[in-house]
Amino acid sequence: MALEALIFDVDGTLADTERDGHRVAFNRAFAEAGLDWDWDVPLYGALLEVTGGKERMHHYVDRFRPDYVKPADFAALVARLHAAKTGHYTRLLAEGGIPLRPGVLRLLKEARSAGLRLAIATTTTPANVDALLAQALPVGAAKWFEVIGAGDVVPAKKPAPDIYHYVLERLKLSPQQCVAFEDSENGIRAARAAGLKTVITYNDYTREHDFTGATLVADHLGEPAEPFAVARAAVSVNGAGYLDLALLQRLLAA
Ligand code: XBP
Ligand code: MG
Repeated sequence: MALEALIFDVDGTLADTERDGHRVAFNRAFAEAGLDWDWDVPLYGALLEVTGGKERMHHYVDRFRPDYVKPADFAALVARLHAAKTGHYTRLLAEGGIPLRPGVLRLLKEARSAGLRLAIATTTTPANVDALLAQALPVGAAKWFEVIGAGDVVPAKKPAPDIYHYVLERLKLSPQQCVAFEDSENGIRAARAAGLKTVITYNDYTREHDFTGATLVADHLGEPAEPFAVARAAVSVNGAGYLDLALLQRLLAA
């Protein structure tokens, strides 16, 4: 079946947003609220096991802070902290910016020129997606993404396939007509469970994850001047420095 659309995860895939973006924003919200919660870089790596910022805060307290006495309205406190964190994150992006990962803009442009459709399937809050696209892509390019599935629009976050089902339904495409781009084990589990072939570009937090079933595993998508390192591929990619549509089609046909 012909390839019709590329579906991208956001955090860790379009840009390396977790360590210097989300983590910092969480810590700012905690400090502001007078909490002694401080998520350092390794701890945040462990917390990423749970997707969704609100879910991650609950997990942190349950797993790492047996000393913390939850107030009666703990869920409301988490919701307030999360709203504050979203404010910090979006401001942080507007002020400093986090660049797209290598090869992302090149592949998006090539896909558009070839008439392929683009979509997003992410666990992050919609405002975070808007902020990233506004600061990292050319003006007006947020419109390139026909469907943006994000955050709480589905009750079960990744590794559940729900967000991919949501996006596929709105694209009116079958999983065989699309390919997913992910960076994490939770991400590939969600995409594969929805029946999608998946390209993995790992990062420092996810390089040791289990990417069983991936069509390609590489350190990034690559650029002519910045070749990628391929850990695993469905076909031989010898000599290829980056993922373009021709190579993607070869990988998907395997
Ligand atoms: C992203 C997430 C999100 C972000 C933080 O996962 O799990 O929770 O870390 O954003 P994926 P929020 O890349 O698999 O979509 O605080 O808005 O949840
Ligand atoms: Mg991700």
